Parts: sequence; structure tokens; C-alpha cells
Amino acid sequence: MPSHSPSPPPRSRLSTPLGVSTLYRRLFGERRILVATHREPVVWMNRSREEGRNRDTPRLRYPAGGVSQSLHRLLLQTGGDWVALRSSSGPDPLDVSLPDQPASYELHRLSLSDPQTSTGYQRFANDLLWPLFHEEPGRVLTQSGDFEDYRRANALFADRMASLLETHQNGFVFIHDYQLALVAQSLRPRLSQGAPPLAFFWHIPWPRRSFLQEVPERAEIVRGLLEHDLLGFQTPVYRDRFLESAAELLGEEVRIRRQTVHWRGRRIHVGDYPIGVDPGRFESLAQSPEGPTLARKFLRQAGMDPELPFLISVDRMDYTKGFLKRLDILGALFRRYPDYLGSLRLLQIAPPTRTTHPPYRSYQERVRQAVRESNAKWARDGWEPIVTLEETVDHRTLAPLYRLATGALVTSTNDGMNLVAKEYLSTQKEAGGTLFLSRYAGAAHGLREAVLIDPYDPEGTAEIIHRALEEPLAIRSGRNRILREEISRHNIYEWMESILNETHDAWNRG
Ligand code: ADQ
Repeated sequence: MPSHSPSPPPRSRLSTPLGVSTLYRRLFGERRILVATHREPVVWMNRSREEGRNRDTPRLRYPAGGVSQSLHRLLLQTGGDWVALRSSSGPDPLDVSLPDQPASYELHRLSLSDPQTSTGYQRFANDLLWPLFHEEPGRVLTQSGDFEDYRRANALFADRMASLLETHQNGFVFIHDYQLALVAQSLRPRLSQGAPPLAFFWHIPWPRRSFLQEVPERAEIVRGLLEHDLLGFQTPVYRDRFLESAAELLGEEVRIRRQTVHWRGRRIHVGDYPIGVDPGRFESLAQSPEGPTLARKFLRQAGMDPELPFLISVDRMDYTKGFLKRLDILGALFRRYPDYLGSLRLLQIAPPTRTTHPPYRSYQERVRQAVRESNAKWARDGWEPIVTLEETVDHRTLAPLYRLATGALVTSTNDGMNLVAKEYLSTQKEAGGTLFLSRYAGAAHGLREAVLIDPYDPEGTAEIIHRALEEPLAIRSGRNRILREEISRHNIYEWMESILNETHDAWNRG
């Protein structure tokens, strides 16, 4: 059903935010959207006393993260409600509006007041599901009872959503990711007047059988996901693995015909919807008049010469992003081609993530140590090859930095999609920067023309990088043109339109 084959016929119209909201109105009328995510899309800032006098100081800031920002912009077109765990102070609900936007939405902020529930929920999600679904069993850390806490936390989301649905009569519910797999299971029985269309998007990979088997509650997770009308995955591979899991784990409970699962009297559509970015936004930020100045100033502040070539990597400091593999690749490149010493650098923009978790803290410390060792090994006359900045960078600076970079290095050992790869390409209009894309990122499925690398093979990857850096500009920019067509066609708004259309169809088919 979904039409995400690698080379679909060209479309004359590219999807836009306005197009999505028009489609939404056509399908669901004036009824509001209800979104549920683990994390809040905005952060409430406490104004300092000084700022308090200036009523223009913004109250809301936007954390890094492509998808939540796109959903946020959609809700500012259509209006709606959003339920997420509270991560900052401020009112509940919080009215989110921007002066130039036609609508506003209410952000409903949940607090898990019982510390045991909160710890068990986070541990089940982040220390069991996250590592196993990224096929890293050695990083699993759970305790008995965590699943019950996970279920309880999901039920608290469902409670809040059920009362919203009673009062606001929302027309479409969109739930996200592995932290919220059991919300719909608690939600359906609470809705006396029946459920509106329910869609779910699984942002991370669906693993191979041998890894899923390590999750004792896997059948419950699969059942929880089947409570939606539409269930979306990033690639056909993950989609098919899910369908195989459902067949194997639920046996006669399910009947599966192509991408439809028949279960407990309902039909569930299971599709692949490769998530995209807003390429126009990155392109215009990269080409803005102040862009190059911002990027060069940023590089100088980082101690880098803006005139020298550099590779860029941008990701949360998570083990799935392959930080240590990246250093091995760089080491192999310098060993094979010492001419790069003194010129080519790696700029890693890598904000630490989940810092309250001891395993993450120790991984991040290992990365820092490995960077120190690489820098000591390859230093030349005060020059060091790796610059790491552990901070979130505003997209107004990040986009021109992408444009200036000689290449982007994506070394994930497993990644649902990887938006950074698509953001980088968005900034390369008529430019020759090369995307070096891990073959283990979901993005490699659609971006067939990209220069694919295997982070487990540092020597081979070093060779690929060297060859690509030597290519004539015409080859590099020609490749980028093809890749940019792909990401424009499958942008974030097309992703939303496909999900809205197909959820509507699936719900009507029942
Ligand atoms: P993530 O694992 O967070 O997302 P990714 O897809 O790369 O990974 O998205 C990261 C987003 O955060 C990008 O929009 C990037 O610009 C932004 N970001 C990261 N570091 C930043 C920094 N230092 N400063 C500013 N912005 C920064 C999960 C899955 C992915 C999947 C996405 C979307 O793990 O596989 O692609 O969801 O579905």
C-alpha cells in the first residue's frame, strides 16, 4: 500500500505545512489533533528577575529534535492537544502559540509523582527496549517489576488522554515511539463513545528475531501496538520484521494478509513511512545572508580555521551513534593517508544524553577518553584532529555549518532513520559536500545514491572517504542533486500526509 519504493514517479507538488493542515481538515474536519510523546516539544523558561521586566523575552525554547518541531509546527496550523512528560516548570496545560501562526495548542504535562513508577518506566524503556531494539544486548539493565511500572506510566498517559478526548472530542490521535507502546491498550476501554482514529509511529528499528526474543514481554508489546488503526515503521525491513513477530508470537490470535493484521475483530494497517525533514527550511537557513558569518564565527570560537576542510558529525552522545567506531575510522584514514594530518578535522557536535543514567555517563566518559587519546596520537604542531562540542546548536548556525563542511560522517551502528543525514543534504544545493552514511541507518534504505560506509570496517571506510574526497566537484554535486530530489519528495509533510490518509482509510475499513 504505501508508495515508498526507492524511485517513485516524480510528483509535481511537494508537500507543505499548509497542505498537511488542509488535508487534515478535509479528513477530520474541525476536530483537534491529539499527539502523545515521551518528551515535551517545548521547554518553559523561568524568566530571571531582569528578564521579567521585559515581557518580550521568550517564555518557550525549543529542544533539539527534528520530528517534534515538525509536529509542533503542524499543531500551530491546525490547533490541538499534546500530552508529554513534564520536563520543566510552568503551567499545566501550557498554551503554546506563536504570533504569526493561525492556531495554538495546549500542552498537557504529566508528572509521574511516584518515583518507583518513574524509575521502572524509564529503565524498561531506555535500558531494555532501547538497547535490544538496537541489537545491543550487552547494554541491557533491568529489574523485575520494571514492566509493570512501564504499563502503569503508559496508563497514566491514557488517563489524561481519555479525559481530553471526552471534553475536546479530538478527531485523530497520534502516539509516538517505544516509550508509549501500551498507551492505546489502556485508552480504548476508557472511551465510552468509541475511539477516534489511532495512529502510532515506531521511530527506532524493529529488531531481528534473536534480539526480540530477549524481551520477556514481547507478545504484550506487540498486542499493545495492534490496538492502533495504523502502525508505522521507518523502513519495509522493520515493517516486515514486525509482521513476522506478530505472526510468530500471537499465532492463531492474528490473521495477516499482506500489510493488514486482523486481530480481535479489528483490522490494523502496518506500513512503512520513512520519516523526512523540511529541506526548504534547512536550505534557506544555510543560504541566509548571515549564515556564513555565523558558521565561521562558530568555527573560530571552536578553535578551527574556517578555510580548512572538515567533516561534521551531529548526534546525541548515545552508543548507537557509533562514536568509538568513528574514531577508529579517522585513525585508519590518518594511518593510510598522513597528508590529511594538519588539515582535515572532525567536528563532533555531541550533546550528552540521559546523563542521569550511570551506563550512559560511563559511555560518554569513554568517548571523551578515546578522543583525548586520538588527539594525542595524531597531533601535529599544536593541531589536533578532533574537536568535540557537547552542546545543542541553534539550527540557524547548524545549517550553514553543514553547508560549509566537506562531508558529514554518520556512523550509527543501528538507527531507525537518522535525520542528520537528510538535514545535511538539504544544505548542499549546488554544493559538493559528501554524505558518508552508515549502511545500518534506516536512511540508507531510501538514499541509495549516498556513499555508504560500514562503521565495523574502519579500513574499508577510510578508503571510501579518501576516494570520495578526491572526486571532482561535478560528480559530488551530481550525486547530491539526486539525493536532494529524494529527500524533497519524501519530506516530513509527505510523511504526515501519508499517515493521515492511510489512518483515515484504515479506520473507515475498521
Ligand atoms: P534520534 O536518535 O534523536 O531520533 P536523529 O534522527 O539523528 O536521531 O535526530 C536528531 C535530531 O536532533 C536532528 O534533527 C538533529 O538536528 C538534532 N540534533 C542532534 N544533536 C544536535 C545538536 N547538538 N544541536 C542541535 N540539534 C541537534 C530518533 C531515532 C532516529 C530517527 C528519529 C526520527 O533514533 O533513528 O531518525 O527518531 O524518527
